[in-house]
Amino acid sequence: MSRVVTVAAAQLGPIQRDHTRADAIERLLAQMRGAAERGADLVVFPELALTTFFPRWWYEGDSAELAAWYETELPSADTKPLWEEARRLRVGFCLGFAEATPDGHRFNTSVLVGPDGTEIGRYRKIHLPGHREHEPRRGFQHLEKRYFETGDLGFPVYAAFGGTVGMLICNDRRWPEAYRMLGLQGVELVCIGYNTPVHNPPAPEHDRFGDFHNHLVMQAGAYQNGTFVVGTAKAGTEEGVDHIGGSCVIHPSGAVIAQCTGLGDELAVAACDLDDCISYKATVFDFDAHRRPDQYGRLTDTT
Ligand code: CDT
Repeated sequence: MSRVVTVAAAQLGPIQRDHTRADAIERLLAQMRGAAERGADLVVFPELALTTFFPRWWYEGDSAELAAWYETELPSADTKPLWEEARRLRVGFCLGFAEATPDGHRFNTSVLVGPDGTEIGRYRKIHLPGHREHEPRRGFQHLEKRYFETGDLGFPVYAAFGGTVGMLICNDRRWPEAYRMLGLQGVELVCIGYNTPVHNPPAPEHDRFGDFHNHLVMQAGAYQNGTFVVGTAKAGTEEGVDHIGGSCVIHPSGAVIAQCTGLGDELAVAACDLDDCISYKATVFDFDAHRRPDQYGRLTDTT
């Protein structure tokens, strides 16, 4: 049985504040159809792909305006066309969205949906960057710590698309522990969506390295765990804030095998033979043979 999965990183250009869910879904559908024409089995959309990146704004208290950014059900009447089109095209997808649970919790979440349109599983973002309090001196804020709880699902992997699939969300990709948690479960394909501003207000000296750091961490995560990585940006100038692009597909060697070149809606498509993971997992990164967890206590004992 073939272990080749054709994946598409479905980069989005900006989604502005006044764009509706229906506006976003229309663009996601166009990307999904384009990916299907290019043979995709799996389409990876960005983090918070249904709305603008609302954590850049401060909301006093728990306003209705804030609550409106979250999905209380998925699929909903607005988002259902994406599920229906996936089923029609026989294409799966990974989609980032703001999740409000029935029992009142809020997470930055990705959902993995199979080619039959049924939900395979979710991941709730664990590394929430930014700050919790109002910091009006910043040109724009990054209030993920205020608007989301730390994910409560751990780092799950799912048997899907003929292999073992995991998800990370944006800032997670900068943390080697996140990939390793998936690697220890035999992950072969990691789907990552991101919204990364070009400018980091607390460390502007890092700004010129934004694209480099993006690929550096995802390529290292792929190689060190013998897995494919698909990284998908919401790119371009959203509500006056510039975001990096660079959406790509990365081979377990660490090599980028497909990449978007612009900052708008664009696809990077690659055929990924999941069996390419084997030689990495069986040699250099044979965990059973070479890892020394008895020496790694400090990884979990300290922040
Ligand atoms: N969305 C997200 O996690 N973005 C962060 C921005 C930098 S931290 C303020 C990232 O790691 O790309």
